[in-house]
Amino acid sequence: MGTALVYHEDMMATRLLWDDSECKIECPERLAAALGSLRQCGLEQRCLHVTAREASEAELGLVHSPEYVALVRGTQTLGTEELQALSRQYDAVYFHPSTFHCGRLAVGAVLQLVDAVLTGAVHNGLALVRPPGHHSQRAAANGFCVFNNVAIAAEHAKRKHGLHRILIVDWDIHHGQGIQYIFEDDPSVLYFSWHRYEHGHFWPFLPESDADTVGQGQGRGFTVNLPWNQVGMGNADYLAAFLHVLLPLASEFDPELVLISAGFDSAIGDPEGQMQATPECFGHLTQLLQVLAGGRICAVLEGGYHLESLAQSVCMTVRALLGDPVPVLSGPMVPCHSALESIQNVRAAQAPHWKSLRQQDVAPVLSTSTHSTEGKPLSPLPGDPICKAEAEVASLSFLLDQQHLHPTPPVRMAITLTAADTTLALSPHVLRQEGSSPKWETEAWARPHESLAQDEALGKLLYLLNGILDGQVNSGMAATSAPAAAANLDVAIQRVLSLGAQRRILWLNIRGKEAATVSMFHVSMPLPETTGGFQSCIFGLVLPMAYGFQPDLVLVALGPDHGLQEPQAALLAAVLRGPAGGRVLALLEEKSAPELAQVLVRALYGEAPPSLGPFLAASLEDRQALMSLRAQLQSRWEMLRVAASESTEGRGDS
Ligand code: Q9C
Ligand code: ZN
Repeated sequence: MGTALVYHEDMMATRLLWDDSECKIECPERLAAALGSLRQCGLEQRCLHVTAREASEAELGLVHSPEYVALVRGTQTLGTEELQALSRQYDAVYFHPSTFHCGRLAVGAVLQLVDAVLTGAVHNGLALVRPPGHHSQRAAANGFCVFNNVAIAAEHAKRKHGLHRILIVDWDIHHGQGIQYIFEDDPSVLYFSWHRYEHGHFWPFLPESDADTVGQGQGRGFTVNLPWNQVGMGNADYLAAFLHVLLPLASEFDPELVLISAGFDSAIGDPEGQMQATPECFGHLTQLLQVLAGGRICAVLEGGYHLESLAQSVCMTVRALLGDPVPVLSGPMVPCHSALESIQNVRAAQAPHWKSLRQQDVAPVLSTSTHSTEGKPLSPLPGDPICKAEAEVASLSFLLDQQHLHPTPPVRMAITLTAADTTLALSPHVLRQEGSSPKWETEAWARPHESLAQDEALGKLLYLLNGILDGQVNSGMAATSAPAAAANLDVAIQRVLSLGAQRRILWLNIRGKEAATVSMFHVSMPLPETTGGFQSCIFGLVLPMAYGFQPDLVLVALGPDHGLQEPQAALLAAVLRGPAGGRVLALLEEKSAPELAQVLVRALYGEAPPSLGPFLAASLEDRQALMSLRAQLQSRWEMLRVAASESTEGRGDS
């Protein structure tokens, strides 16, 4: 089991044969750049190679009309002039004599990937394909897209594998209107798309790309549009969209399969998107999606036109698919005003259809502050995202060269050996650490604590912690005896802080003692019992604060009556790998159930957590606790915001 990479070099054949400034960016070098980078980073060698095949015409017919398929088949024998004339019938499309072959290979590649994931041959995978697919419609090519690769894959998963719930996440910067039209009345496919919109002034200029389009008939609530009304959206904006819109709805939907329309024109440097999200962001988005569908993810290339940015973003996506830690997100974790307006609007539009949004702070923005007048472009002001975007692109190659500064630790996970966990069935890659820190060091740290005088676990804990802090080990789990638990925790915290005051630890004490004083840095929340309550606590409170804090290490202590069920513990551990680049240390009491230790090890190692089970709406008390904490804390922790604040209203303050 592993990660599949599906590809075929023939997909480099299709290319533009005449002058067209709009279409020239969709070039064969895109695939070469992505593949070259994967090889250079040693990632390609770690994937399972699945070769693409040509899809059959029956498979194309799952979505496209026979007349349209025949028309594209006919392009194989056309001359350049005829190809150009036919291309002009569509918006932003070019045909090449190899287009039909490439298009069938692109669809076939995605079908091979879906089959590999759904038969359990692999956990997940990526299909690197051309031409892209998400703009293509039943009887029309559009926006460089000929056949709708992802839509055909979803239909195939329903028909051939009997799936009932499929999530499509379209993180390409253009609206995949083709996918939207194909599934608009279908409640078995939840389609989420964010896209550059600028109040309708960006291609493809459709009113149905706005947040108030939610699907038709039985499919109402299964189309989710998040329009970006300004350029310059970055890591904090994308993360907020996932935490406050996509993940609550997707967890409630509980998909059996996740398809990603993985366009990387939403990344920094891209000439189409003009956004600012850095390559690591796509690793984090992928990691977050791994909590759904038991990790069954098929990522499929769509757009992405800045070759270097595309290549790095593809690498980060594959790293996450492989279960590697992803480098921490850079930049201020503050979503901009315009992004919050969009998030607020889509939450308001979707609230009637989703329990996870109901009885929460959802009301639409009444007058949008970012509305451009009569479509006239606003001249940028200093500090506006548009200015920032230009400044950032200048330093882009420098930024992209920084990747080597985040080496992956040689050991992904280590656990300290104790009597209780010897029964654990561990992956051979999890290190059972037997080492201890030197006696003098252990004694020095133990001195202030009576309970640690005879405690041999402390030496092992310190050794493990030092390994994590040195970058030798990524994550770890240590056992402690009940009487020494509090002191061990204290030593761990002091040890990290001894490295310098600028070090930050996020410490989660599950069912610990109530905080004496609750503050901006000391938050206490009752542990919700329902699946819905637990999910909104994780996505709506823990993760926004954790990502906003940008810790160097996450410390999770599970007390004796931690109250977490195993799937909940797994979900928590899995998502806590995000904020500190995978550096998580779990402290567990010796007499905890081995099953709990087992799920924590698996999740910290990077395996997808199991599903939480059927969605049960949060209790009123849990909703109120979350809303009240959000209200108290969002001035300091801006990632908690789910709406634009009126006091900061004005032009895009990002
Ligand atoms: N400057 C994909 O990314 N041109 N297609 C828009 C606005 C068409 C994008 C012009 C862009 C098509 C798959
Ligand atoms: Zn695109």
